Amino acid sequence: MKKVKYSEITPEKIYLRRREFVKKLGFSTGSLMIGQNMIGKAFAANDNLQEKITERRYVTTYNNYYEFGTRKSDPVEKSQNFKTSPWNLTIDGEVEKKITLTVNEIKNSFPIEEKIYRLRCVEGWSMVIPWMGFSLNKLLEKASPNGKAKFVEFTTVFDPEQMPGQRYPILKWPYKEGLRIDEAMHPLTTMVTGLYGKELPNQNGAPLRLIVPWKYGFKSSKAIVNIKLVEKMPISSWMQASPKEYGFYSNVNPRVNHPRWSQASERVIGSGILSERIPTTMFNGYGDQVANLYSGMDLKKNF
Ligand SMILES: Nc1nc2c(c(=O)[nH]1)N[C@H]1C(S)=C(S)[C@@H](COP(=O)(O)O)O[C@H]1N2
Ligand SMILES: [Mo]
Repeated sequence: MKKVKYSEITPEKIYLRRREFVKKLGFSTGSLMIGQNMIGKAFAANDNLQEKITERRYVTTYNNYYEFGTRKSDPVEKSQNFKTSPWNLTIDGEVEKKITLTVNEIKNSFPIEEKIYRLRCVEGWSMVIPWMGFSLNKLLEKASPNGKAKFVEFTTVFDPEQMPGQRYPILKWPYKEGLRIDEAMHPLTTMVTGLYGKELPNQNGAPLRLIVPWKYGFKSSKAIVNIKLVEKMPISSWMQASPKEYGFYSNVNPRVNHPRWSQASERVIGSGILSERIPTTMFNGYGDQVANLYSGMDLKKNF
């Protein structure tokens, strides 16, 4: 069982990520060999993309978690006494084997790995975060989805005593999100148990949250208590609140604007008072891994 710690992130690792980005910009590794000049240019372009891990203090103080309020500072201020233990997760619906597991059982069942993924909020900002977790497909396989399982619905805990935001009809509570089964089974779809090599802070969705790196941040539900395999496309809380603005797919797409703002670029959180903006990339930069899930689909219609 290999655990990678945040402290083990080497310059080489960051260098490798950079090379990935250089490739995405259309330079082949071969052309990088042509001359120093070329390398300089490619890296400068890459530096604009800021493939740099966001400082922890921003990730843990600038949050969206409407159960604790709608201000960015509400989650860190109001979630500190939230009880994350005992906590059970139930996987049911169209499965051969309905299961209920404690968080500890889950953490001990799979190797927890560090996965550095960008979180792109639909509001137009992003952070690059070292998540700790494992691919959701390993957990889903434990319940053996049956032939009718076409979609997966994720439900956040409903506990208005502890979650002041749930006392107001900001969204239809509990928070619900959904994925198509092949999206949920994709190895990038990650069950998150920690951040920066440590426990997951309450404001980031402890004890269990999802990260779906190629979709807008709201698809990545926090404090999950139920995962239901279903036959029909689930209606998420955001689709319910505003169907013209939030579609089921919600793939990051710089060419499909939100009805009220452009999605062409994003603000890099933690980049200083000048608040650097970088171009948003298709599928949040993970297109080489996920584009095939949508071949033949009109992504403007299926937004
Ligand atoms: N249950 C729940 N999950 C949620 C939200 C929420 O309000 N409630 N906000 C979403 C949004 S809009 C974003 S951008 C991310 C933010 O994750 P972070 O605070 O860990 O950066 O969580 C998502 N998951
Ligand atoms: Mo978001």
